[in-house]
Amino acid sequence: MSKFTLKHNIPAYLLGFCLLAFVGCKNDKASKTVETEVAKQPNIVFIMSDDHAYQAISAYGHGLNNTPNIDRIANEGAIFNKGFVNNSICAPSRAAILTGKHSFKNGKVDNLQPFNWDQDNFAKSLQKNGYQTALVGKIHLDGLPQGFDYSNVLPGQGQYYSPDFIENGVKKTYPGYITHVTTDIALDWLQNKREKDKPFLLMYHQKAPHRTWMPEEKYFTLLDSVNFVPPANFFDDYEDRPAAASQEMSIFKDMDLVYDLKMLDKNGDIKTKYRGMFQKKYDRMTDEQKAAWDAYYDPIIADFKSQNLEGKELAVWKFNRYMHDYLRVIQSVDDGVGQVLDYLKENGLEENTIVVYTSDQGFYLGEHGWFDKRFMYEESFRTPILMKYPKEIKPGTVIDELVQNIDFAPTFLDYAGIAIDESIQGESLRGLVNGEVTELRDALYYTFYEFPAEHKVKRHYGVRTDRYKLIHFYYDVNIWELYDLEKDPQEMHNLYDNPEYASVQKDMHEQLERMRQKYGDSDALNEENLNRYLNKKNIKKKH
Ligand code: SGN
Ligand code: CA
Repeated sequence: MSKFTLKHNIPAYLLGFCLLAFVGCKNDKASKTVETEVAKQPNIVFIMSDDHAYQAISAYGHGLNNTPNIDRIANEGAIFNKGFVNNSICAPSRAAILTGKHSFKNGKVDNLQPFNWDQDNFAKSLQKNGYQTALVGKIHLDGLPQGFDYSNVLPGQGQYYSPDFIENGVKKTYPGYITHVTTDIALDWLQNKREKDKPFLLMYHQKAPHRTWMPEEKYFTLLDSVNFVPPANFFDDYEDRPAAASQEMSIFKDMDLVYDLKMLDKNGDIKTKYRGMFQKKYDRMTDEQKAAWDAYYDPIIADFKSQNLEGKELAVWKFNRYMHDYLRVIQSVDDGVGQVLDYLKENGLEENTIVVYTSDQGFYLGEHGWFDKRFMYEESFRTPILMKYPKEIKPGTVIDELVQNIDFAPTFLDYAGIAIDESIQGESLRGLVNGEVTELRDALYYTFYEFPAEHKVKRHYGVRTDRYKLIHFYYDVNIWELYDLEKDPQEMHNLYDNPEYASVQKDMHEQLERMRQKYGDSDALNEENLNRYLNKKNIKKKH
């Protein structure tokens, strides 16, 4: 594991201020130059985890867990209640964040297509304008990252124990637990590797809480005594929603007892499809780690076997087993956020640093009976966004406007005083969070392409306004869905073709067309992306 020591370090801009104080009375003009030059470019710490549901951040008030460090960002800055993604899957969301463009513009429409690093991204722009830039942890975009002075990233999804990393293109295996390794690498860059006289961008990306939710020993028993009650629509029957019915991401039906829920019994009675795959993950642990793991999980396995659960009881047991591990891996993420915030504070970097916490998308914690993401329904379309910047954002700011992950790139460029290229499709959030702007947009556009694939969520696109949502599922189906989010926040009643909503439906179709024109999407592009995907997967086209 990499080591870092917290030495007392005086950042460049503080030196600037000392100098300013010293020369201030002699040469006013010169000193002003020093101050503005130093102050105009804030540092940026962009923290992103993978699959972190907003329901599992205590600042959002769902009462599932306690994330005091992530909450610090909201308390000291802003929380976004309507933050959304462009495409609820890992690599496409990351590509949209880097480029500020929708998937059909940046080309990374699904996890399968290659990402073209040669195109512009906001890190490249910051780097060209004097920033030191680093990318640490999960990125899930193949190829050597461009725009970064330093990169140390996971190959693909990464592994919870003894993780591999690719440091500036060179693969290494680190001992220990991934969340801490990622934090240590980030802190090491902040403390020892960057040029401290320059503003910096640190993209600090955790793998957790991505499947298969393997906690560290410290948190094995966290929330053990809590019996989680599944959401009200846990036993959803998907009436009127055939696209929702056809997925394979049900906690009850699709969660693997061993792979997902850790029932790796030593005598091998519990035979599941993915047992072997979990065994490989387990085998990455040291003997000491395995002993601690077994000491916690073996009694749960024995108890589970003795109960012979079935039907709804088994579903609720699975839900609880899932929630316990999912929330535990988040606790380690929260610890890392605390370490990074403390580093900024202890090193005088707090005032001039923008800190963002977000996830590559939302996640289902039992809503509709599900885990995973992909759908344009709220829990996976939405994503947590918390942001602080003491110079411009008042503590306790709450933002209820519709914002999207394509907004990060223009926001950071705006703060850094760099021109925002016309091709960028997001909007800067700067005015919204400092109170100068009250309305940003009236609708959001969404696309999802990864089908046929794992979890079987159909290809779809759609539009969401503050109140309504229109979705079109296509390719091997042709299904329209319309929701009134005010009356039906759980999206249980498809109102499409309901006469009472005829005018809403007409307006939403018009809104959808406006969005597609504004951003440059079309059925023809969907067709192109579909053909590329089917070719790559070697699947014959259905007619
Ligand atoms: C893996 C997971 C899926 C998950 C995708 C995409 N299976 O394939 O459950 O939906 O990643 O996730 S696993 O068996 O490998 O865990 S993403 O966040 O990378 O898009
Ligand atoms: Ca993800």
